[in-house]
Amino acid sequence: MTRDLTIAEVRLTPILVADPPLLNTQGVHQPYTPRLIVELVTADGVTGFGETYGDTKYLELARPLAERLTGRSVMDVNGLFGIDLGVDASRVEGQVDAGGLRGVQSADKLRLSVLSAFEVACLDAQGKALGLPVHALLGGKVRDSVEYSAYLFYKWARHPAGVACEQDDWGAALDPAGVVRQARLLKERHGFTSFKLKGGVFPPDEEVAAVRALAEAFPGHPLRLDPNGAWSVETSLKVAKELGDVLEYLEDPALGTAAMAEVSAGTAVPLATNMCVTTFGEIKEAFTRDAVQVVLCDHHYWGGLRNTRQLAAVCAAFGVGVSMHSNTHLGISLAAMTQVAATVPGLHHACDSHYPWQSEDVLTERLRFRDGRVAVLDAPGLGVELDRDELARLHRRWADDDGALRDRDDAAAMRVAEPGWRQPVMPRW
Ligand code: GKR
Ligand code: MG
Repeated sequence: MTRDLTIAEVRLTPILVADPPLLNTQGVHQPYTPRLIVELVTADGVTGFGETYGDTKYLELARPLAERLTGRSVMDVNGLFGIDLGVDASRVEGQVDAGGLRGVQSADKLRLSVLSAFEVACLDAQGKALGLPVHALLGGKVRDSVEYSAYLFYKWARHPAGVACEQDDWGAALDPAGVVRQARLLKERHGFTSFKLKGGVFPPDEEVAAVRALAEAFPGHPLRLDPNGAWSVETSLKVAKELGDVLEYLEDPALGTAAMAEVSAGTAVPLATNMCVTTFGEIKEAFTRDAVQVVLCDHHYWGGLRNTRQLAAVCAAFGVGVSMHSNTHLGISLAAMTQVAATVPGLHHACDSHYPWQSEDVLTERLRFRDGRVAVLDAPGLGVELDRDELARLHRRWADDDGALRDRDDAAAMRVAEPGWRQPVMPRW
């Protein structure tokens, strides 16, 4: 039977999702973070789902794009990427992303962060129409489950007094004992066997002590530390020396390719990044200078699942490892990450995911980590279904917000607790 894969309707639903008070070098997570849910409905009534960042700048591009998609085919993914979104580069280039820590902001990255949600929705719809999982559309899975790493954060027990928020049961983690306690909980609940600590929050010595405590509590388990570029080259090399025997890799110790190349030249500890290689244009310099040994792809800003595979191929050609970066996301994106990760042969490191921190989701059934792994679903498309009541509830939260939370700003969230807080000048240490 021939299916009509013409896009008949596009639905965009901005939502606000509960987020615990997780600390990073910019500040602290807001109590609610914006996400955008994309639905493409074909003439035959098949619906494809996608998800991406939901801040105003993404919405402003997604809305006019949505209006232009009716009448196109969900099969025409190359055509989708040819659409000019008219990004105003002067408003974007070189800006610091207030809630991102994803490297230099660029017009292209912004464009791709929007298009990727539509690409995933196209692939989901294609798979549903053809009765095939997304991984089959990408060439087929090479594994049945994808390994994820426990994403540890320094964390307050709760958001500042007086701030409307959801309660969480993770407790505080502000010292080595708290970090180990959190790691045990994540292992107990999800079975993770590798651990990444988000650093750049406390002076490096304290973070070194936390990683040492993790190494003692979990001997032989892969460990990573990611200060999001908060350290100088000198500090990075000092930490690499102190933790060299226990680190799987050090992630973005210093900011930018030049500094990363200097660190890389001075240590045998592999360096990973989701900050200095975030676009195809940044690859040449970083790889030829041997600035990084692992690239952490984020399908949102790399431009989708097909680009993720292209990135993996380039990394393989240069002998550079590849794995997945994560920023706050829900189950649609976790399903998409898992589908593409399942198709990449050279995925040698557990992927990152914030998902355990998200108590809310828009899926009828939450995805589960078992032994730290997510099963690769073989159902058509992404294999997930939308919980429309929950989607509507989270959208009402967005609609009711006066605008204060619609753009993630970790420094502004920090100022609620510490009014004098400024976005730190890098390197901090
Ligand atoms: O959510 O606080 C956070 C992270 O710091 C995030 O913003 C980063 O993009 O997780 C990310 C990373 O690995 O750098
Ligand atoms: Mg990182």
